[in-house]
Amino acid sequence: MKQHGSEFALEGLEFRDTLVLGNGATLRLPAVMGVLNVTPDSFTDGGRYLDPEPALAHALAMENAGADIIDVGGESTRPGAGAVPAGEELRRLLPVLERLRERLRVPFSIDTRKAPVALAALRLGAAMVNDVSGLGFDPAMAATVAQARASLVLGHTRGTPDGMASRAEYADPVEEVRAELAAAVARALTAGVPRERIIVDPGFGFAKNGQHNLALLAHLPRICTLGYPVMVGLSGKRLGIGRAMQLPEHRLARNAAAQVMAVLMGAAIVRVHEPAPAAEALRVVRAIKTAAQMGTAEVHA
Ligand code: HH2
Repeated sequence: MKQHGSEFALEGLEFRDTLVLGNGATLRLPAVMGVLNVTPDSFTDGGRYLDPEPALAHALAMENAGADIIDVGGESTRPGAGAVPAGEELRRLLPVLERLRERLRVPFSIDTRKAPVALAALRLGAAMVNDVSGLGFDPAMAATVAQARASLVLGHTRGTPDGMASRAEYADPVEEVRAELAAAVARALTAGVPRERIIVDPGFGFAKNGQHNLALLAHLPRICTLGYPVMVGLSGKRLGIGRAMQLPEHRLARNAAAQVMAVLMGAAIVRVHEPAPAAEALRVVRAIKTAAQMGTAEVHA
């Protein structure tokens, strides 16, 4: 039974309603991922959670607001951002991860492109590695994740954040992103990452302009045909419907609408900076879908 399919060209696609992560935790799908950036310079929340106590408080608040998983990052990957050495990334992250391990009830993932950072986080209980470079940055990443039997998000990008804007050139963004994600999946499988641990993400805003983002969202079912759960990170990103359609996090209604559309088009996980509106919107989606699976008489009863 399709759990989060729709009439949007999803015929023939199978969607699951749960995802078992590398550490055995189970995510109910569609899931809301709350973002915690332990950085001085992230786009949306840079500088707010550099100290471990505010970081922990924010993670717990996101959990209370309905986040099913918390994604923790120690390096900004916004366009133009410079690389942060692994030692500095770890210095930022470790005190936060230690607190999350003790206090968080939901699982957490580590948003990093670097194998040593991923390994340290996995040792502290991270369920999943979120690599926005799709294994393109650190040659040791695939083996590190495979050995840990962790879940792995393969994000699509081209080049590194400081140069990716100039790589945003596509004849067909949807098919090219799909093909490049398929190549990343092949690399992960070859390194021994189990098939059922892989998640793909078209990488909104990564080597993409607003029009590319919009095309990818509008044709998300094509990305779903890769056969892996799809994650989307739309909040804080630009969609190419003119200047009015930026998706700043404080524009909650716009953001919730984008998350709902992504889920109706097959997204399994939505990555958001403010989980409450997305979690509430998805609760409504689930209730309507449950009703849709009943006969019309039952719904009226
Ligand atoms: N976007 C950002 C960071 N990590 N991971 C995945 N899988 N998908 C995304 O779309 C994604 C991501 C960028 O957003 P943010 O974390 O707010 O900014 P920064 O990279 O500046 O910390």
